[in-house]
Amino acid sequence: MMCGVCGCGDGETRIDGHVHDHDGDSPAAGDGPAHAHAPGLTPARMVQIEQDILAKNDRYARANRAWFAEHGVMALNLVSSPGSGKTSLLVRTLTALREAFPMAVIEGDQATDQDAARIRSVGVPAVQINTGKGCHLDAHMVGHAVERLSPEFGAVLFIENVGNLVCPAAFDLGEAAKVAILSVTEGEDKPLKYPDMFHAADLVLINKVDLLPHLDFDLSRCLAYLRRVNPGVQVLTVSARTGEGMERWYRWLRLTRESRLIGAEPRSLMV
Ligand SMILES: Nc1nc2c(ncn2[C@@H]2O[C@H](COP(=O)(O)OP(=O)(O)OP(=O)(O)O)[C@@H](O)[C@H]2O)c(=O)[nH]1
Ligand SMILES: [Mg+2]
Repeated sequence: MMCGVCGCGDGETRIDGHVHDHDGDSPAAGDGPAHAHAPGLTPARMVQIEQDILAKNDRYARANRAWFAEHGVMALNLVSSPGSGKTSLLVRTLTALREAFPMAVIEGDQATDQDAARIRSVGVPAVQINTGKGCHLDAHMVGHAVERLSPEFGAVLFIENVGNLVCPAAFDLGEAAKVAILSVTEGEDKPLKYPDMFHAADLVLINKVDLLPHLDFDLSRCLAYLRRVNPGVQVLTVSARTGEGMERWYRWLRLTRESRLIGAEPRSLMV
């Protein structure tokens, strides 16, 4: 599929190695990458194409959201730039909470199944989506991955998006919340430079705080920038390396999951 934001795309998507049919998502054969300057397409036509792509994505996202609600699954969309520590955070989280409630993971990367393998090594089910030339996951891919995973009632489903602070912001996957991870090595200015992503986030995890003594990262300035683009956003500082601050993240997970499960018992348990 062609990205309605940056013009990436038309590559082959694979889910656990199997080629995934995009169901005709590409709006016009040959529009291809860098569509924003596609010869022969007027700006109005480009805007129309982008709106069609996002509208189609939103329909799949609604279907995913309905499925998650019916099956008591809390899906979290983990977004960040490459290497902020998403998989490291997940591995530590899964190890700490695997006795507490069921969990499953969808891994999104352009290539390789390395991250899914890291998750499976903890004993948690994972499906790898390879987006090829695509720079984000979309709701249709996630729907197929969910079919393969079939997470159990009450599960938390972590969706690790492709490392990219731009396009994943525009694509709803049907998640309950977006969790943005910002590592301190990236610099405190990122919320201002990528406001869409940080505006869309429900929770921001500032990761790699174990490295703060070695950096000139200004934490209070970063918090001020986050609040400027997203006044109500919740922020936690963590280290996936040392475990510092991780208890508060686990608490957020437990409380958010529980509050969503109230009134969501399977039909068979209702009187
Ligand atoms: N010092 C330190 N290093 C960390 C921390 N979290 C992750 N790392 C390191 O950061 C690098 C990237 O971590 P990953 O977990 O692969 O990051 P990611 O966001 O999943 O990366 P992509 O999936 O490639 O976008 C690895 O070398 C990790 O060991 C942390 O809290 N502190
Ligand atoms: Mg990763």
